[in-house]
Amino acid sequence: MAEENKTVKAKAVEPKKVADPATATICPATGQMITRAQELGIDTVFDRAVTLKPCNIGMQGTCCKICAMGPCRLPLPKGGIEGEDTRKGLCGATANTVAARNFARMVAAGVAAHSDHGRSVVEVFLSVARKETEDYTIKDPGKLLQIAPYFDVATTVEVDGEEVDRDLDEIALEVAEKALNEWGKPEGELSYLKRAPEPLYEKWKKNGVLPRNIDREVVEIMHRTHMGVDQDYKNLVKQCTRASLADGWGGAMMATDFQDIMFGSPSPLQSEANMGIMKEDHVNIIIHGHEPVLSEMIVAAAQSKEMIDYAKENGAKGIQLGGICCTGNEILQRHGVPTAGTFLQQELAIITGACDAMVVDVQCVFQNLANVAKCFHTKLITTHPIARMEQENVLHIEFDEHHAMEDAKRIVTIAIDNFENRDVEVMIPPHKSTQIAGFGVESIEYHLGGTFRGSYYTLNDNIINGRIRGVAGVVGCNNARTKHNEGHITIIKELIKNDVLVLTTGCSAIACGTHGLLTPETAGVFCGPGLAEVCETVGIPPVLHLGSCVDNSRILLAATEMVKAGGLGKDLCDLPAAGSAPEWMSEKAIAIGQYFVSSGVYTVFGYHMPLDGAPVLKAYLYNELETIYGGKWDCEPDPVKHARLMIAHIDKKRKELGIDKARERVLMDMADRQKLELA
Ligand code: BF8
Repeated sequence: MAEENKTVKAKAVEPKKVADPATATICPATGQMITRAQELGIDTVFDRAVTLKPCNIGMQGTCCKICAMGPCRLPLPKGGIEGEDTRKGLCGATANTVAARNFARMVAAGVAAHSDHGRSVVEVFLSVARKETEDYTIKDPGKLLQIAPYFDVATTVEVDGEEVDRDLDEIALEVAEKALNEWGKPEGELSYLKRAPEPLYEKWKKNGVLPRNIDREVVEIMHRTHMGVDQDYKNLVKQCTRASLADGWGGAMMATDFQDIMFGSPSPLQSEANMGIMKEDHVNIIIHGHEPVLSEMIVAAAQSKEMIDYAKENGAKGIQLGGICCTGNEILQRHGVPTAGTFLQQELAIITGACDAMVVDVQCVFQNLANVAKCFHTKLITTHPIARMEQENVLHIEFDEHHAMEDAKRIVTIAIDNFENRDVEVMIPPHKSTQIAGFGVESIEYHLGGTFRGSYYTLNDNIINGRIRGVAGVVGCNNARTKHNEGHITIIKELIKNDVLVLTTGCSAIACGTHGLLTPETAGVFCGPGLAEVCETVGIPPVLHLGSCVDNSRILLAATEMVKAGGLGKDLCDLPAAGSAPEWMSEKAIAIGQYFVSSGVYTVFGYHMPLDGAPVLKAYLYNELETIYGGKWDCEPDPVKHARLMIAHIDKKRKELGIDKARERVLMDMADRQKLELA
C-alpha cells in the first residue's frame, strides 16, 4: 500500500508533457502561439496529441462496436496472416466486414454533413424565391439559368408564338422546389448526375450506383451497417460509392451552386492569410465553421457604417473579420475577408487575447474552444440549432434567415461591446501573407480558356504540349497527428516543381495562403519551367484556391470541362490528373475521397487509412476499384513520395493519351533554353 502511494506521488510531480512547437508545425505564427498557450498554462490540440495516443485497433479499422455484444476487436497479428484469416467477432463478422462497415459509416457521416449544409442553403434559397426574406437576393442570375435545365425547369416561355425569357422569380421558385426535392424524391435519380461526362454516367448506371435521392443513400448505409445486415465488403463499398456520388454530384454541388447564386460566384481577388491579420486596435471577430448563410450577413453588418461608427465610439479603430476553416474560405472567396487560420489554429486565434468574438456554425469546431475562451474575454457564440456546446460560458444566438441581418448585427454588437473587456496582454503573431483566392470553374475558363471556343482549350493545349504536366486537386484538413501544414506544402511544392497545376480547397487552400503559395509570383520561385511560363503569361498563381470543401464540386466540374474541351480523353479517368488529402482527419474527407475515386480519380491520402487491419478490403479499394470506375484509393504518409505517386500516375495517363513525347520535347526545349541563358 505504502509503495502504491509512493508511485502515485511520483506520478503527480511529473511535469506535464506538452507539444514541441518545432515539431508540431511548419508555421511560425502557430509555433509562437503554441508556446504562448503553454506559458499561460492553457492546453491546445497540439499538447493533447502528445498525451492522448490513438487506439491501435481503431486505427486499423477493425474495432466493431455496432452491437452490445462487443466491442469486438480484431487486430491484425503482428506478423500478418498466413493462410486463412480466422478472425471474427461474436456474430462471425470478418475483419473485412468490420472495416468496410466502419468505412461506410464514415462515408455516411461525411455525405450527411456536406449534404445537410447543402439542404440548409437550398432552404434559404426557397425563402428568397418565396420572397420571405429581404436580406438575401439572387446575385448571380446567370448561374440560376445555367443550372435550371438540370432540374427540367424551362428558362423560356412561348408568348404569341415567340420564345421569350421566362420570369426569373418563377424560375427561381421552381428550381428551389425541385432542388429541395433531391433530398427525398421517391423515384428517379439525382438531377446533376448527367453533368458528368457521358462514359462516366454510363459506368455508374451499369454498376447500379446512380444515387436515388440524397437522404436515402445515407439512411441505407446506416441500415446496411446495422448488426447482421450487409456482410459483403464489396457490396458495402458499392453503397459507399452511391452515397458519395450523392454528395459530390448532389448535396455538395448544390451547396456550391446555390451559394454562388445567392452570394455571387467568386472571381479572383486579393487578400491576406494567417493570424497576423488580426489587429490589436480593432474589434476582432473570428468566423468559423462551414455554412456561409450567416457569415455573409456578418460580413455585411461589420462593413456597415452603423457598426463601424459604433466600434469607433467604443474606442476601436474599426472591425477586423477573420475566417477559420471553410466558412473562412467562403467569405474569403466572395468578399476578400482574410483567413486567420486552418482547423488546427482555431484555439490559437483566441489565445492571441485579441479575439473579441468567435462565431461558429457547424462542423470542425473544437469543443475545447469554450475552455480556451473561458481564459480570456472572448465571447464564443454558437449559432446553429444542431450545433450547441454544453459549457456555460458559450452564448447561443440562433440564426434565422427571416431576420438574418438583425441576428448578424446583434452578434457584431456583442463583439464591439466586448472590446473594452480585454484582460490578458494581447499577443498577435506578426506573420501574414498575401493571397489571391476566388477561382471557380468560370474564372479558370476565363484565365486559361480560349475565347474563340469559350472552353478550357488553352489549358488542354498546354497539357497536350507538355508545359503543364497535369492537374492535381490537393484538398482537406489538418490533423494533429501530423506536422501542421507540412504535408500540404511539401506535396504542393513538389507538384508545381514538376509542372503540375494545383487546384486546392478547404484547409489545404488556407495552408497554401498562409505559406504564400497563392500569388502569381510563386510561379517564378517554385514552379518547373513549363508551368511557370504558363502562369507568368496569363498572370495566375500555380496553385488555384477554389473555395471550401463543398467546393470540391468545382474540381469535378473543372475536370469535366477539360474532358469537354477535347484532346485529353473522353472520361475523367483519362485525364492526367490526381487527387490528394495530405493531412485528412474528418469523415467528410473520406466521403470526398470516395466520390473522387468513383468519378475516376486516383486519390492519395496522407497520414494513414483505417484499413490496415483488413488487407483484403484495403487491396480492393487500392486496386480493384480502378477496374470499375477508373479511380482508386492510395495512402502515403511521406509527402515527397506522396507527390511522386501522383506524378507517376499523371505520367501514366499522359502515356496512355500518347502525349508523353510532347512533354519530353518541351522539356528539352526548356533545358536548351536554360543552357543558352547560362552560356
Ligand atoms: O470542410 S478541410 S478540417 S474545415 S473537413 Fe474541416 Fe477538413 Fe478543414 Fe472544411 Ni473540410
